[in-house]
Amino acid sequence: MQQFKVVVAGPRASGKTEIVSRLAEKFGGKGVIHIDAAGSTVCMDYTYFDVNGSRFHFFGTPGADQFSVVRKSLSKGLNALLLVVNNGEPDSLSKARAIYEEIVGNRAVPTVVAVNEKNSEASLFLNEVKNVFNVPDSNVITVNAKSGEGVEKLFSEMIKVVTNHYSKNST
Ligand SMILES: Nc1nc2c(ncn2[C@@H]2O[C@H](COP(=O)(O)OP(=O)(O)OP(=O)(O)O)[C@@H](O)[C@H]2O)c(=O)[nH]1
Ligand SMILES: [Mg+2]
Repeated sequence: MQQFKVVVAGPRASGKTEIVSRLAEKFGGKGVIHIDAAGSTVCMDYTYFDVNGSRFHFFGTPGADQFSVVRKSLSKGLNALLLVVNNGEPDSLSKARAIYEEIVGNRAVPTVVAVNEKNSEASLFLNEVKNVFNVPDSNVITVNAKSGEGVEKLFSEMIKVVTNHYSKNST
């Protein structure tokens, strides 16, 4: 069975843990764990599930600066990145970019960006997200991590991006 390791990364409180929970709920995730303290991830979130004959492992990382070492460690050998930004926080994009550099560097890692609409009043323009991460329009998906709206679409985009990348690279 083909296995993919998807790392979920982004700034603190952007909604990574909520998204891992929604993915597990919607796709029958097994082995769900959340290691956190006072509502913030201090180690990791994890779940896995099988879709179309492939197994997807999700590793949710901590967003806080002091856990940079954990992020780097969890990101070893990643096959894809799910970046989560929060549209209510002005610094979310620059913080996410720094985390992206830390984890991905110059490697070609298939990336999907979830724009979490935590604050529907605030606007973090989708075009800005596309420019900062240099990803096509289709790889940027608006979600509501709490209600789960958009999470199916997010995962279906992830499948496309991963399948496309690894089928090309294996030929
Ligand atoms: N209203 C609302 N609250 C949200 C949403 N997404 C996350 N939250 C809340 O924001 C807080 C942080 O969400 P988490 O999913 O724990 O954020 P995180 O990115 O995992 O944070 P760290 O693990 O600290 O990096 C929690 O209290 C969530 O319930 C959302 O879409 N809407
Ligand atoms: Mg978390």
